[in-house]
Amino acid sequence: MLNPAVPGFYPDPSICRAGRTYYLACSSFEYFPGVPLFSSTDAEHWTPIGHVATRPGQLALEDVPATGGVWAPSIRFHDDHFWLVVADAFGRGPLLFTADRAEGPWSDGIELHGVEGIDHDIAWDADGTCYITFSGLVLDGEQSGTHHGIQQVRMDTTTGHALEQPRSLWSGTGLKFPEAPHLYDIDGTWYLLIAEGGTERGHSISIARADHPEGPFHGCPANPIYSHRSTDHPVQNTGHADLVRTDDGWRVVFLGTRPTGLTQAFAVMGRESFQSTLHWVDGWPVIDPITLNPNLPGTKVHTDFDEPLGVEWVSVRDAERGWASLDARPGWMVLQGSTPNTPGPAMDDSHPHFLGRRQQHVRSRYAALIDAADGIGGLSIRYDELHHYDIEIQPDHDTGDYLVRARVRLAQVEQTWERRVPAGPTVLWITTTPVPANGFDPHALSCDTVGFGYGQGPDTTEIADMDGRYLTADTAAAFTGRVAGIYAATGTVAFDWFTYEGEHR
Ligand code: 6LW
Repeated sequence: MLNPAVPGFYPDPSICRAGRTYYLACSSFEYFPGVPLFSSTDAEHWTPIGHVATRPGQLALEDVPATGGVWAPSIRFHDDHFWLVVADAFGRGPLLFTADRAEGPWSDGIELHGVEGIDHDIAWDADGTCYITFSGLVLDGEQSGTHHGIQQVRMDTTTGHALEQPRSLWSGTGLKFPEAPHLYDIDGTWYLLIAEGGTERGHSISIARADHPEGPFHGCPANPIYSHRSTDHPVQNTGHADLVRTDDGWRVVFLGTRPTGLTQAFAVMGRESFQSTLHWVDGWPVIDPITLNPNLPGTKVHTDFDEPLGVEWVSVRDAERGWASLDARPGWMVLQGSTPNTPGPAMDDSHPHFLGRRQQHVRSRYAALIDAADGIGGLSIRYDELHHYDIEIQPDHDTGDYLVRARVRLAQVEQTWERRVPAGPTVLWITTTPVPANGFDPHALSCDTVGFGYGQGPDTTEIADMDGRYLTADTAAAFTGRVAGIYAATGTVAFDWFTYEGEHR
């Protein structure tokens, strides 16, 4: 099977089938639009089809902390409708969305009450009783951080109110953070699939079965049934799975990371989605081991801002994007600065005027032609507002030339590099280059190098490069991954084009 199924930070995959088409939904955290969706006719090759949350009000991302927001959707096709439950963590809380077509439009989302926690699953028994099964992690209040294990309620999906107090179900083998439950009726036996061990290196998939959706559940003797913990497999952190039946068998999707580096290793793209087949032995699923496809083709995507932005473009906590215009200067993306009175690190802002796309390849290059005659703006590669590397340009009205500034922001630490360049529209670029695996060469301890520069062709000039390990899931400790794109800090900044190039090696 093709792996990764979906490269770049698209974690917590959930899969369903409607007729001959399969659908995949993933987490998107503080980024808008929310809940990315993919479709496939073979449950292997996935095409982005849009998002569940495309309008203001469906989510409340405005004030969520970094890595809050959209956590772990479950997508199902039931009664001729698509159903999607998801936690808008630190925002609207647990939500239920519905749609006639996965491509949308999706409903405004109703809030689910009595299911405090994360990783909500939705399932129905043959009588139509709806079950919400979830991970009882308390996110706020005095009990914040308390974990009640895997819980379940019967739910009234018209009112969004639970019909009972949460009941404990089955919480795995005792590893930490039992979560990501999915409940299935498979030929009359109920299976409860969960993740445990935490979403880092210990991440694992476990399963139990019962005669009834409310249990009692009995764990599989082979639990955890899948984990890459303590192995040297290039895909690590495997867990958080979902199953679907195909015409010729079964598919499973799960999250994983691709850390590189000599000892600890660092995953530049955060948690991605992987897939495999599975078979059954004695009534228990056995997930077939995955391999990474070594020779996947690379990509080059050129955006010339003549048309509306593609589905890959995201903003941070902002569904309105009143500061971005394709009309103000036809053929250009014009961004208004976010900090008009205080020139400074715009990407430190929790609401940067930033439009970006996920890094999906280990080797990547971002470039844009930028007219900064009336402001300060540039390119940024970001994990969150505390971890980002930027390159920006501004006119120097005293000297008549321009200043290019690269900046690295890592928590409380900041470093900048500056160069003078001739006035006028300028190409800025950022590259990510994997570190060659060279035994105990100290550089091989890291994952990649992030370079910053300006100019094109023979005139291209690198002004700084930076160890990439600080901009990874493992260091930034975020649930997300790298997102790179354009931003404006002050004034008005115009972008004629933006190019993303990526190679898987
Ligand atoms: C997700 C949960 C998790 O809801 O991370 O660590 C959360 N585990 O399963 C966000 O992806």
